[in-house]
Amino acid sequence: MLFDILTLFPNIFDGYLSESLVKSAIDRKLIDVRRYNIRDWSADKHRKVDDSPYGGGPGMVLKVDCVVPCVEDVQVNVANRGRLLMMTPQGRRLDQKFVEELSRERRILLLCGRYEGFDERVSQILQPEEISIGDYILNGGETAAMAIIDAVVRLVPGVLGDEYSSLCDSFSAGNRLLEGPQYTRPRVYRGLKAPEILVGGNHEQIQQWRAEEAVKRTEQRRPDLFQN
Ligand code: 6GU
Repeated sequence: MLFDILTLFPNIFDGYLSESLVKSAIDRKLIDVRRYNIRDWSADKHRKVDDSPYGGGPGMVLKVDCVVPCVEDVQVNVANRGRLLMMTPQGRRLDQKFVEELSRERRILLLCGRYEGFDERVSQILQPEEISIGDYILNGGETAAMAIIDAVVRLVPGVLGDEYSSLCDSFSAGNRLLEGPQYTRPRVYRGLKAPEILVGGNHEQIQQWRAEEAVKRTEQRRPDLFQN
């Protein structure tokens, strides 16, 4: 799977792409991540990428005449144009169902904005899918793009050591419950004991206990999920 990230700050991704699961997925050629600096498409001699909004108001708006050529150039480079996602708090809210859908794509383009947002004509011309990762405002789309990559790569076959582990996740493959509590050694810490049932070795009982805990926790913490 190919991810193309279009951003004004490609270096933000350095640490993320060079550690742990994502690094391993890149090294094993299960995914490829390419970064493009939108500024390289500025038509301006001062490399300007933003301007003050028509009609006044705070902040700056990303210029349509550098964002559109950038996306178009990145899309022509490869035969498959890919799925174009624009990171914006006005977008459709990301959920696991959409993540599962994305994990079946061959190519995903992540368009990241900064400042007050994109000139509306970027959307009119490119017709991207506008995606938000929640009801709060980030300084830019880069951390949202990382969240999307992070959620999607888990579902790319071969990325997780144990393929089963993503199927067991909360919210995946029809599971709409939160996960219950987990424990590991030591058995007792500061007087707090790991539940006996988990060390008893009865797998049927353990499964039953975990299912109950998942339901309890979902009901307590996420009544909105529990409804369904
Ligand atoms: Cl995708 N971008 C920004 N700037 N803020 C957000 C967001 C995206 N999703 C939630 N808040």
